Amino acid sequence: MPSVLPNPLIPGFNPDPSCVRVDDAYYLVTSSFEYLPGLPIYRSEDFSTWQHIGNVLDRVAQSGIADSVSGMGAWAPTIRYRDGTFYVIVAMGMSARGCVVFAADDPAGPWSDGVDIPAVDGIDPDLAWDEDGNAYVTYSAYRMRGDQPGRHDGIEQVRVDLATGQALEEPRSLWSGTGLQFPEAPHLYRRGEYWYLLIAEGGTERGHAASIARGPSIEGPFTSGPANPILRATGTSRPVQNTGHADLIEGPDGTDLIVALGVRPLGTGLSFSPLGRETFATTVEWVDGWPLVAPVDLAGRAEDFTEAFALGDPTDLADPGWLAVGRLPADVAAIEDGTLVLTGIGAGLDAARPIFIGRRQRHIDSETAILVRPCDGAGGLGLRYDERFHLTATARRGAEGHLVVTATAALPGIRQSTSHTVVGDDVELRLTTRRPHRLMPNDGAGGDLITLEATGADGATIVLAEWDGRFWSAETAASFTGRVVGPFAESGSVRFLDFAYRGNDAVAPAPSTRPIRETTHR
Ligand code: 6LW
Repeated sequence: MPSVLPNPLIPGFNPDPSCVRVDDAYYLVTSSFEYLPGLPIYRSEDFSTWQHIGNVLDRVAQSGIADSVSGMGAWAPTIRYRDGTFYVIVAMGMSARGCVVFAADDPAGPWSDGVDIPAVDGIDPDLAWDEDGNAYVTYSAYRMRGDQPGRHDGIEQVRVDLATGQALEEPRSLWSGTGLQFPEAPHLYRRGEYWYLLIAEGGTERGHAASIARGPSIEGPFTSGPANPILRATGTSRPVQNTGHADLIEGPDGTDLIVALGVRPLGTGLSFSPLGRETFATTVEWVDGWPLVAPVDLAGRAEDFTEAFALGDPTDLADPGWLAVGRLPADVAAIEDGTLVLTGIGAGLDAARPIFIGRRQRHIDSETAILVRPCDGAGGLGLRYDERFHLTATARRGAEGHLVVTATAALPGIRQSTSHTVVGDDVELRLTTRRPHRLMPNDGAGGDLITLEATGADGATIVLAEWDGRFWSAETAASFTGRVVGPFAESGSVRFLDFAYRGNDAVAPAPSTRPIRETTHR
């Protein structure tokens, strides 16, 4: 394990991490809400380099989220392992399925159809087994059903039969936390003579925290730790805020670690997090039988991260990192005649189920480019928080040999569009995000700078729009998710080629590259 853990550990929209170690490998799962495939599984052997190896939810019927509204769907999974089987237990917020436990022999998949656990009326389920092998689901009793949805009854627990999903007792109240808002994200661990109950509290925004209690058995009674909350960044000048929702794990060198969610806000007063909630890690020390958690440091990987898909071959869509809303990317997009084809439905990213596939934006300094051939349709490159907060560059046919490219900023009830003409039948669209630097007027106020550009067949580049990224940040969108960037179609059949993403977490932005065409600026 490196002496400094890279942080974010798993960048981009990856909240609510849970991690298990099996032999010499780690498997980590995060929330995915309305997106499919859902519940990404990342694997590492050194706890530093993580590979996205698959997703738990890879069938629409299995996922139970086909009708989920944005921000609902697959919330806060827990991954555990026992007797040769991996388990992921999750609550489907306000969705067709409630609490479900999925199983797999190989965490890369396939995962089972899942067993529903109807007794659990809440979120953030944990799965643990006592010394006799009884299975317990411990969860946050934030009511999703009944006549009082949204009521919070603290942390509850129920013993279950995992094979049938049936409860073997009435759910019992376990702990209500230290008094902060929303006790949630419980995880149970046996260590020495105690059972430890780690929870999150304070709400998932700036007040977010993790607290701990311990007791003599898996059923408690639990006594609050002496130094709660054991993890909390609010009110500090730490660059990683909202730290909480954590899971404990032993690192490769025997050091205890936690994985936790956090955000990277930009700005000095009110601040804004472009990418939403990401996965971070830090170290844990045990003192007098209680864990002390080191603050979460920012330690971005310095090297450039790049990924590229020609989009000419169906295997390009098999990569587990492509996302679509409530449907699988392969049900939204097709590869035909060596190009990706998206066929519009008369609405762009405003649609609840847009014709859009995208990837997590993982770096504050990033660049995404794609070549668009609109044929007789309209479509282009978009950045989505949800159907109310998004931005797009849309290409459509103009005068003979020309395309019209329209940049649109969409916020609830507000639209701003500007159009430009480019030469050719296809156009490279490029979305660049940059952290503010000192000369920018919005520097202290936070937010990145988002630029949309178009490069025509003559190599001339037009800046379509420059926008203040505060509008597409987790705080403004009040979103549980993050930015997802990729191609979309509004109408007709639109063809796409050569998707390229480049990002860098070094503080100083690297000079821009032109991934597809050699360009000259107009
Ligand atoms: C999740 C809860 C939370 O269920 O936010 O930060 C909710 N924690 O634990 C959605 O991710």
